[in-house]
Amino acid sequence: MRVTDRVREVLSYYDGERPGVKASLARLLMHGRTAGSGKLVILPVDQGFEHGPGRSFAANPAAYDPRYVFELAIEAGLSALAAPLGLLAAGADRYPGEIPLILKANNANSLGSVQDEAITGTVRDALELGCSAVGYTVYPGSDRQYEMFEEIRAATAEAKANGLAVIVWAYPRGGMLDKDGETALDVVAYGAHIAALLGAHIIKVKPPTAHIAQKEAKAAYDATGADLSSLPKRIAHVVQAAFDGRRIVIFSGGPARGDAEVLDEVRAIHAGGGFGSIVGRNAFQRPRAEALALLDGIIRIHLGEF
Ligand code: FBP
Repeated sequence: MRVTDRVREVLSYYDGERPGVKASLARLLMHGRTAGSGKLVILPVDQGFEHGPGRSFAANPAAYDPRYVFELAIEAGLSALAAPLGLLAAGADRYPGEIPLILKANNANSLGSVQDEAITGTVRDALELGCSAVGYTVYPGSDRQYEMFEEIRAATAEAKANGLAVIVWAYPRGGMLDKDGETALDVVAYGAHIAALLGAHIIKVKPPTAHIAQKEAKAAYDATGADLSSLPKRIAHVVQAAFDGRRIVIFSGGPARGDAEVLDEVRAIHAGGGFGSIVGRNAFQRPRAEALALLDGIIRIHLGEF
């Protein structure tokens, strides 16, 4: 398929970047049902690492099998599948070229007490698996944040030198942030901006609430008189915080919820100019047919179909 004008425009945001990296971004933007639209809908399956297997897969035991999530992403017509090394390695040779792959190359688990991640995959691993991108989580605010920034800086330099796109999962947490602060508008925007400054091509954040956690940020927002009361406006602000919309910002799905709630949120993401969705639990924790129906709805919304 020929690269569309819209995808060319999005790729132009990365002018100065290596051709190999741009080709990898193009591969993601030109695959699946959102191909050519400038939107991405990605299936992330790292929750087994982050939350544990029972919390992740007991609701739909078929998803314990890595082949299931490959097939779900392929059948739904998604842009990519993102997962840690072992999961990708368990399916990559069975479905070569059928779905772009993103190696989620650092991971945390729920058993430790420190907000930190270990590097669990290398650029070499990503290349051997045929990945288009590598992904890293950062926890802005955590007591380990500066080491994480340095690790990601080193890993992304190597990824870019090898033609891979870089996705940063920007999840503020730890340090002075309470639970409400993690998804506060100013904090989510701050996380997205830090990810852009770290050199991410694609930035993944949670949808922001109307809460403002830092009083200095609240004063700055109040001074502008900007109305940030609706989710589309808050989404637009987060996109603006990532180089004024010149970085692809996608929004995560969160814990499993009803279809209507998920789709309403996706409508707000679309209305606010978000570049897409990265939806894990709401996809693989549903029975296959229900997951495919929900993903179809998410894709159609991002395509502006309803
Ligand atoms: P979900 O759609 O399941 O929320 O997946 C998005 C994601 O970023 C995963 O990649 C990750 O495992 C998970 O959320 C982390 O969630 P949290 O940090 O809130 O526990």
